[in-house]
Amino acid sequence: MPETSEKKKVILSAIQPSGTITLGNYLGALRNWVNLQNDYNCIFAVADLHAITVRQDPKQFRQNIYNAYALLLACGIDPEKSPVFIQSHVHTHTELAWILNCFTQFGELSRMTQFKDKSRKYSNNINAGLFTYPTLMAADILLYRADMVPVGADQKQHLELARDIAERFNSIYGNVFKLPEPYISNIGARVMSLQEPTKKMSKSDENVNSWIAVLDKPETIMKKFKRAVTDSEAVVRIGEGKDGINNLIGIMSAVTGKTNDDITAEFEGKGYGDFKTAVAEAVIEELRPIQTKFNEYIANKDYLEEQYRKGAEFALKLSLRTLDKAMNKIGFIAK
Ligand code: AQP
Repeated sequence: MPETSEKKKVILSAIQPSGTITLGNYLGALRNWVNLQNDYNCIFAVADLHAITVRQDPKQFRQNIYNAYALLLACGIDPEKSPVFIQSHVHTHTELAWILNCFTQFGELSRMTQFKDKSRKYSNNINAGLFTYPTLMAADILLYRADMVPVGADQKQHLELARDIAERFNSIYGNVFKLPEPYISNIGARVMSLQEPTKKMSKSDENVNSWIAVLDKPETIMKKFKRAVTDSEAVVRIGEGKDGINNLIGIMSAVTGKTNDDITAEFEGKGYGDFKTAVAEAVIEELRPIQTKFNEYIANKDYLEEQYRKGAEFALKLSLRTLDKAMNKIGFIAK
């Protein structure tokens, strides 16, 4: 079992199995997480508890959890180096989340933009879990005394709230929680929807043509890129009002390492059809080795089970120290 070294900072990252993992999750998060393993003590989680704020089909959900776990490994996360656990396997998360609920104000949670967005999107199921999602996220982070958390723009507000809750608790009970900092990666790309390129690509988007799944077949990837929304200018360049093309250039650049100018020069005089085909081909090649590894991992449930059990054991041991300390400070009687 990996031991956290005192010298390296702790980074906690999690992904929700709320659908099939997208190219956005990969380019914006997973790919960068792999590189963090060398410089930090990384802990990774499949945040399955978070995913049920939206109704999930049980069979599909179970498969999505396995797939997310296997994909983390297929992308290059090494469970021998960085523990990878499934959130619901570690009971401290829900326990600390309850405690933190009692240190979080209704007004604070009401201001969370993700809550407002998701309440609009799922207006027939605005459940309390959707509302208190940020306190569970705060528990995820604070339990491991994480120094840093890689966050996209949409999660920054939740991280700030986690810091506020931690500070409030610490001001009453002393130094129990470490205040986490956002880890802003300068290589993380923000990938937009292929159908509504002003919105980010999201795995829970009901329009399957809006996202590329990391596990999509090559022909599906090609088809989805060919259907991607563009503009009428027919020039491959970054520009205002060209959200679709800007997004495709961003994807091409993230996958090939070419600059935007290189890409514009390469496709000068060519139409969007050629460009879309080239982007699709580059993405297919980027994802091919990951898909091959994924197929190996997902076929080996025994290995996955061994790893997620070890991950949970490690996570429980580490997180219990923080939970016990917090409970003791509040005045609960130790078991
Ligand atoms: N489109 C994106 N571009 C770049 N990064 C992205 N991430 C998500 N979408 C994009 C990053 O992926 C990590 C894991 O995300 P998550 O599963 O915890 O939740 P999310 O951000 O809510 O992702 P989705 O795909 O949009 O899920 P749903 O549809 O369920 O809400 C995070 O680091 C995130 O920034």
